[in-house]
Amino acid sequence: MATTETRTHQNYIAGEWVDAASGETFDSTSPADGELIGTFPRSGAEDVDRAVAAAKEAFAEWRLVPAPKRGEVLFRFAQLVTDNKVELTDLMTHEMGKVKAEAGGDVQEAIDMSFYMGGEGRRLFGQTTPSELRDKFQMSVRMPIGVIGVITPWNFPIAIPSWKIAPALVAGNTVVFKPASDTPALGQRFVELLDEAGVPKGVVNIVHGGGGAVGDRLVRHPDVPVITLTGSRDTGVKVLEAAADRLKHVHLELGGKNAIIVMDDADLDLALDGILWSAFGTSGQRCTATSRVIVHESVYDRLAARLVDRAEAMRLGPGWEDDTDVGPVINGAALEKIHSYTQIGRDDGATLLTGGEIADEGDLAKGFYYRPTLFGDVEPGMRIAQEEIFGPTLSLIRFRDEADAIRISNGIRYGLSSSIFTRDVNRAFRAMRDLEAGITYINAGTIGAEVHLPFGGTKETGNGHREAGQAALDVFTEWKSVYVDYSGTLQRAQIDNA
Ligand code: UN1
Repeated sequence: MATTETRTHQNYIAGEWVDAASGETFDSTSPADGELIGTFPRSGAEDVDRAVAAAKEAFAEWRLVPAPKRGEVLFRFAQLVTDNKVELTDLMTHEMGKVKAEAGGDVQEAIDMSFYMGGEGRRLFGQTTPSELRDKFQMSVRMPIGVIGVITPWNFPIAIPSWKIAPALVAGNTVVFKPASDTPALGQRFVELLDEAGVPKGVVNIVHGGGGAVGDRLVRHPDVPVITLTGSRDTGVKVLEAAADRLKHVHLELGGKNAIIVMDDADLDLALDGILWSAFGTSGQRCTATSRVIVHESVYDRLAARLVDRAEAMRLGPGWEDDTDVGPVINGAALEKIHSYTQIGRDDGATLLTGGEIADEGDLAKGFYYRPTLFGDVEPGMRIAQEEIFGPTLSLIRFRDEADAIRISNGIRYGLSSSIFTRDVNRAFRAMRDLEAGITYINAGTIGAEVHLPFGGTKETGNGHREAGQAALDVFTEWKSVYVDYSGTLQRAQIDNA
């Protein structure tokens, strides 16, 4: 059993815990063993409208709270998450399924992000510049925008809400939060802790339910000027379309098809560890996960053999058990999708080296487990090398020369994370320049981004924004340029005096 008692939950709107207007509910169950985690309101447009109205009203006051004070709320929140880290970690192993060490990492990321963004309360730097004219002062300041619609995925159920909600709040915005319907209990705990940290009524509201009913209303609501979404590419396109008519700001963090390049001069032991961690950590369910290894033909056979051995030695099981290496995938539909790609890989002529099966021996049958899967002889254009599978499926692709490797790595629609293992510094710098991705790792796998650098991708991974670090503030603020003329006379701008 999860340590949080199973119970019926409500939405949090205007500082009150309330049922969905319809009175309907849905259950959250564990992907590890089917256990009931909790019951949540199945909300609809009416609930979203109430939450948006509350957030809009709260914005009038929250925007005027001094930013350092807003930051202090985030410091208190970060401390509360720290105090509750063990409980949140355990709940995550049950509700989302990732293994204990990674669940702790997910929670830690929220702690780090909240401390980092809390500090922004005393920065939120703008610029001052000299004026073209005498007796005139000018500066730019970051202004909050209003109600932010926050739509988050299940794969980082505590970290990703913090990436969006912490910068939104410190900048003076208010929030309507729709957590993934696969991980509502974690979204709920996140908001309970924000409330405990002293976020005023209406500043953060949570509305549970599906993307169709809750997400869509949020995206179309006239009083929600900003939408931030982490999800699939197809959802991103739909959100952009739905938000276009009102010219909303839409921040999208979408898919990946990330590759590790292994050069002939690589430290193979290190590369092996980096590949296994990045491909099978979180059961491959990170948008930064490695799903392609582009390996020099001279080391291909050696690497493939060792990967097979190590993948076969990985133990599948519930995330809360200490000796589990790979936890379940999120639900039955994901399991089916992942398994369908094994057939697609075979049909396209790749060689299945290991895995390719649903694991259902003993208690595993109660959950959604897939064996770490490795395909060899993969061609760069095959579907398993092009499409995001979001599971523990890895493709090995051979290359001959460095330019080919870079071309193959770049030859996808996405551009999130990338990596090269080499001991040659010149090669490393060329890769840093030429890999088309928002993130490049040298001698490390594709996962593990830190909270204080920009996070996001090029091409169809997003629409040009970044979260985390200073870059996140650009999503949640608008620049205002302020000119103060203290000459006492009408001074025309230089262009108007020409
Ligand atoms: C994601 O999978 O959506 O870089 C985020 C990483 C983590 C975040 C992943 N810090 O792997």
